[in-house]
Amino acid sequence: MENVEIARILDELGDVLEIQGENPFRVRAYRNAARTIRGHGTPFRKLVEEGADLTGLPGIGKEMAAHIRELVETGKLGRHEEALRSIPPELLEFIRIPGLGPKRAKQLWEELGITTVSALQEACEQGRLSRLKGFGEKIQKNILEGIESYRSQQGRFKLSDADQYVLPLKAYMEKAPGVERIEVAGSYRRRKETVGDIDILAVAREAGPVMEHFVAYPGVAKVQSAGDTRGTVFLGSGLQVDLRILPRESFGAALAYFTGSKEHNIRIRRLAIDRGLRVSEYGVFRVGKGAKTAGGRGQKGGKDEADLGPSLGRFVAGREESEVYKAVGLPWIPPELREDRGEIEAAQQNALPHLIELRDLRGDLQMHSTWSDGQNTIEEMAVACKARNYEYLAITDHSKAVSVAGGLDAERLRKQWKEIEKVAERHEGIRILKGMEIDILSDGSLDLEDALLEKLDIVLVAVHSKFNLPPAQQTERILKALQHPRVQIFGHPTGRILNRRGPIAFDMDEVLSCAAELGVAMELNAHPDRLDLMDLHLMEARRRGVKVVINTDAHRVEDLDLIRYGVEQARRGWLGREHVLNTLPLGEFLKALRR
Ligand code: DGT
Ligand code: CA
Ligand code: CA
Ligand code: ZN
Repeated sequence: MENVEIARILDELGDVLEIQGENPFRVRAYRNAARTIRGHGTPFRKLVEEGADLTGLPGIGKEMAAHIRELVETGKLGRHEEALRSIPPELLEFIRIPGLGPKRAKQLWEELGITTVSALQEACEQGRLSRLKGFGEKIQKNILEGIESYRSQQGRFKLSDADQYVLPLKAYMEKAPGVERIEVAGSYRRRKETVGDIDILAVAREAGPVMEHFVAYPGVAKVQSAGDTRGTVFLGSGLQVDLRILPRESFGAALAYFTGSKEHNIRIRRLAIDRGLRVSEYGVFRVGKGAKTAGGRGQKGGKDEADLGPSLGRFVAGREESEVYKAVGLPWIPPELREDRGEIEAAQQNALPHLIELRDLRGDLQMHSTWSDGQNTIEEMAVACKARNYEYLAITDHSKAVSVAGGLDAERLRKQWKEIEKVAERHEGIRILKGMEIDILSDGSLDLEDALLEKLDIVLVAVHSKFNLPPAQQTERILKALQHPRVQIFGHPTGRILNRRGPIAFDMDEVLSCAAELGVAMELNAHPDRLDLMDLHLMEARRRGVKVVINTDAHRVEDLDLIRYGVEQARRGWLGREHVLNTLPLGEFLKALRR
């Protein structure tokens, strides 16, 4: 069992306990343990096999350690199964609907007997929820909208979770008999923030043994189909995985085809037609001179070959992806751009952006320490940043309004600065900037007095409350905060939590234009639960000349590695190094920040 699966089960157990109204500390214990496990570098399976003591890890006590052992050894958890039996199964989905929390889910179930999403929708439409305490008309409307956004996201997996399933599966598939190459295509390769399913391509002369190896993967819960060259399975979490097995000469064409997106593919196919070519997953063919065919060569015949159509034409390209693009007159296009958002035109004009890379970053400007809700000390965070070759970091603990996260008041903030200075004396070669993640209060004022704002190196502001203000009022609130002359960075601007909470509604265009004018940087929060700004926002920020910073919002050392999700999202937003402030060396970076 992989870490991500262990974490999912503990999280789900936490969800059930929360719906049952369990003590919030116990619920948090499950969440914290899940967080530790999800982000841990070593498979817990291994740690358990080695008999390692798990209780030293953050959030893992005796009970959690026993749960983990049970999961690794038996593949399930008695406590989890028992919990699932205690509530109607669809109730777990309720808490994923924006606007509904565990308390409301419980109320709906106990007081109105509503246990399915469709029953909930019907009840909202008929206004039946108004009988319940705390469910006004506005809330019913929010829930209806929430159901819609939930349905559109349903069954999609966060990219970081997909990574945890895909990496071991890919390593496993690479050991399949006779396999020459394994590549993961689809939205996963385009590094989309969530993926619907996983599309794996394999090159092998003989498909049979590869397919047998695939369906025998220990993580497979259900085999949907396993044909000659294509198969579909479901993993325990419900994640669907499609496999296609191809001959070597079709690999590039198949990689392009199955990487998509569909919209991008359609444009490529049209370009091909204009040139008298035909593109398919088997290759690029010159139409009308039907001689040699490529697809299915070396494979047993069967239904895949029928897809090739009767007159294929002459095989022009297909081994490498770049050949396919070349055949239609284009340079190779990075997968993150393949959404038909202007990349074809840019490629035609030889004006594809030079995209940012992980190694371009020189600092991380949002992270928490034990002074608020982080798990590591300032010193540990600084040392870890140095180990990642950064030149600078900002410690940005919460301000006092976020009391649940241990926000700092003025007195503790001053003490924290002393601590930063002491740590700085012990560590050369890395600059620890004094920052704070300051709450934007509901009227747009900041949760820290001006005298202290003056002394901070990094003033990052963010919304953590009143997510449901009417959009005009929310916009006003944000604009007022950004206009404060000390504000430098607007953190996780929409506040969304993937698969949990939708973005807050405000006028993003107006905020971006204000940020451009004032020189306030917009944060791309790299945490895979947030990835906010989103790709389209980033494109718009780029167009308007808004500065961007990419931060992890790390709450412990391991989270610093999540930065790569930020870089991937930035690439989807067409950003180059020049658009991202924290690619600059320290001196230039400080000058480029709003002063
Ligand atoms: P997902 O799985 O919903 O996150 O998104 P994708 O993009 O991975 O979509 P998926 O798994 O349905 O198909 C993988 C790729 O295969 C897709 O990006 C493009 C290609 N593809 C699938 N169906 C079609 C189609 O009907 N037409 C074209 N042109 N391409 C398709
Ligand atoms: Ca897919
Ligand atoms: Ca698929
Ligand atoms: Zn925050």
